[in-house]
Amino acid sequence: MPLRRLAAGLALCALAAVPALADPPPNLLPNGNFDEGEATALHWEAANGLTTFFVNEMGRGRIVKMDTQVDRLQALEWMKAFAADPTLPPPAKTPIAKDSFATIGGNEGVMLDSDFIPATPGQDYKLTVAIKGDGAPFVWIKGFQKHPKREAFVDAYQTRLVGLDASPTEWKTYAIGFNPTARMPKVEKFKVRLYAFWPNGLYCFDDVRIEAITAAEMAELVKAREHPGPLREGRPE
Ligand SMILES: [Ca+2]
Repeated sequence: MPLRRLAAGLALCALAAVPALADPPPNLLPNGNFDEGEATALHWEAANGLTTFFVNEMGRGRIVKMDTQVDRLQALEWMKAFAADPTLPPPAKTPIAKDSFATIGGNEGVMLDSDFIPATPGQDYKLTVAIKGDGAPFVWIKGFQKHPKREAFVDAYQTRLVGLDASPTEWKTYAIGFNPTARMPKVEKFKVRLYAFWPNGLYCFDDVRIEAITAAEMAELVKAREHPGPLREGRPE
């Protein structure tokens, strides 16, 4: 890297460090750290106790843990039963080999959704999330708009953060910029979907943040996403 560019990069880092001293911008996603709520985390889908779990981890409070090494048929059957009656006790996991493709991780994957939050027209956002896992999980942003005829909301936008180079033992923080209404101006609301699949194993998520950002911050995140480098999509910050 030419020295001048390196110097400019360092100056940018120095500038970027200043706002970190101020209060962080508000998290637009309620309960992004999963700590609010008693038996279950408020503003998130319930964990089913077979493939999705809310567990406590020292220093982090509650986190989301997913197990994708679950027999696919057992997982599908349990998801149906749990949806019908969430008070049912979870079944004991049927043992299945680490490299088996007959798992939920080798097929549909495992997911857990947040509540919807409103999309402000034209607004750029930053998604940040802490990840630990046996592979590279995704964090989706899924946007919805009203169906032109039916009184229903339909899928209209999606983008994803990829937890590349996630570690099974060490938490890493990832970020992307996104704008759900830039190309789909009728998008009214969006949600976060935590998602893990292959390889079979354990995946953890914590500190999910959605922040409104400026056009300049968005341009930096987009550049980082398009050009390989230490800040490209899914790389640790
Ligand atoms: Ca937490």
